[in-house]
Amino acid sequence: MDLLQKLLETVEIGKVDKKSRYPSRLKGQDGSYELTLMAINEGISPRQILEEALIPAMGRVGKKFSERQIFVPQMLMSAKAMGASMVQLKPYFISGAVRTKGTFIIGTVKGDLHDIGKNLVSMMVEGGGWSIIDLGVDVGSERFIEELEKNPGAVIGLSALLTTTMDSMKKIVADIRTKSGTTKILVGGAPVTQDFCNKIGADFYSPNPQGAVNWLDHLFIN
Ligand code: B1M
Repeated sequence: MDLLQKLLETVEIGKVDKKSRYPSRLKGQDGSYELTLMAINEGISPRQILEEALIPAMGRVGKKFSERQIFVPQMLMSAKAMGASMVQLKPYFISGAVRTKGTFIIGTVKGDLHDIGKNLVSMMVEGGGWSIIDLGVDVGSERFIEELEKNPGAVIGLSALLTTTMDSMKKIVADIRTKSGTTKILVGGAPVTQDFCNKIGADFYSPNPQGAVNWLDHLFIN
């Protein structure tokens, strides 16, 4: 089987690495950690690994979850497998960066624990030459504002994966605007749209990490 296809299926199944016991039928076999390294060693580009194996794998996982073919524990194992692959990819996304363009404060909004997309954006923005302050998941207005006060002029990035946490995103944008009207705010995540971005008064919406990097570069130049 094609290596990227194997990696895709390995993440979909949630096999993290050789040592992991889940799923038991794959005991002792390579997991996403080893397969990602193999793909890199075969000269497959990190971007291709991400776009042709890892992201589609999570798409399949989401579909199966919606169809009730799998449940939260399996979804979590797939997320762990994707995380193990990202450990291998990270050095390639951040290598060669000169961190002088500015500070980017990023977090997944209050009530939301999804961090894979946020981590990807963070990694790629870091690779684009920005200093990153990653506040993690379940982050409310207070933490963003506290960090903004320590880093005046920083750009804020908000990620949300649940339709229910889009309200948190709206609140955080409003709270930041009250404290500092000039702060630039970028929003993203699967349920977020351009229309929603306009409605809540954020500055920019990007559906993917590259769009985020391009917009930040445009801010740096202007
Ligand atoms: Co959850 N989950 N989850 N989940 N989960 C979704 C999002 C869901 C769509 C699955 C489904 O039903 N099909 C659904 C949301 C439905 C909705 O609201 N419309 C859902 C649900 C319902 C839930 C729970 C409520 C389940 C439950 O408990 N009953 C629960 C909520 C917990 C909480 O947050 N409070 C839950 C829990 C979990 C896990 C913990 C098990 C796990 C997360 C683990 C982790 O993140 N460490 C998980 C996972 C893995 C998923 C799916 C399968 C995959 C998410 C993912 O990582 N995608 C997801 C289904 C899916 O997305 N297809 C699903 C890959 C990632 C690269 O994409 O995050 O979209 P994404 O990021 C993209 C872009 O959106 C963009 O760039 C990234 C790369 O292209 N982007 C930005 C993201 N942030 C950005 C910020 C930017 C710019 C771009 O600027 C700042």
